[in-house]
Amino acid sequence: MAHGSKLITDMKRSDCIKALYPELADRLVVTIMGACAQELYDLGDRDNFFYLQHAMGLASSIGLGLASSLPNQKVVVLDGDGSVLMNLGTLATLARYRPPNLTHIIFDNGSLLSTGGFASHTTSGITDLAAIARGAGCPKVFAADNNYQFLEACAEAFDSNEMCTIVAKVEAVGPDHFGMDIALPENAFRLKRYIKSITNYELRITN
Ligand SMILES: Cc1ncc(C[n+]2csc(CCOP(=O)(O)OP(=O)(O)O)c2C)c(N)n1
Repeated sequence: MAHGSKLITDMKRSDCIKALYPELADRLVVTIMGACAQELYDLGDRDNFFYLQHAMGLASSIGLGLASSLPNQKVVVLDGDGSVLMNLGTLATLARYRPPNLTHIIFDNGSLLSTGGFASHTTSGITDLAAIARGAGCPKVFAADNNYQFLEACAEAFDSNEMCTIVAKVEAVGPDHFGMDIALPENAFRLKRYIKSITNYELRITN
């Protein structure tokens, strides 16, 4: 996308998550806070979902930790452009450790949508997160501008024996309401119990 051009996409993150939802039933799913978390939650909360509230930028780090500790589990991170930009080093760390059971999906809406819709560095094509992920050394990076490309990339990623990164250009629109009946500590302990029930692995949660 040329510098200065508008973000051209007619893809909505909520539609992407809806299309993925059936595939998320048996995976550990980590989301960023705000609109993305709400969109997944509204489709139906599950014990294998962890909505990382507050800690902007760290959903991919949590996903890396889970995927590395639980090599037999599939892990999916639903991230945002603002969040990745806040912790750009995560792409190099992911590239270095590259757990094959991790799919990192970055929904790039060019916006800090959940806190008022301020433009992020990816607005108008200034910063290209897929190029940064490739430059960081992430082994398999997909850029998706439409639903077909997105679903194709997800199908390949979910089937892959390599860590995959998908940068999906989406519209800067979110839910018309916010409210989730699960707070962060409860969500963390629920995930710990879920992981224990399927793997016998004891997740350590410290405060
Ligand atoms: C360290 C930190 N700074 C700021 C915030 C406030 N904040 C919460 S969500 C958000 C925007 C996240 O943007 P992005 O990852 O692009 O997701 P979007 O809201 O666009 O879905 C901000 C700035 C925060 N939670 N933590």
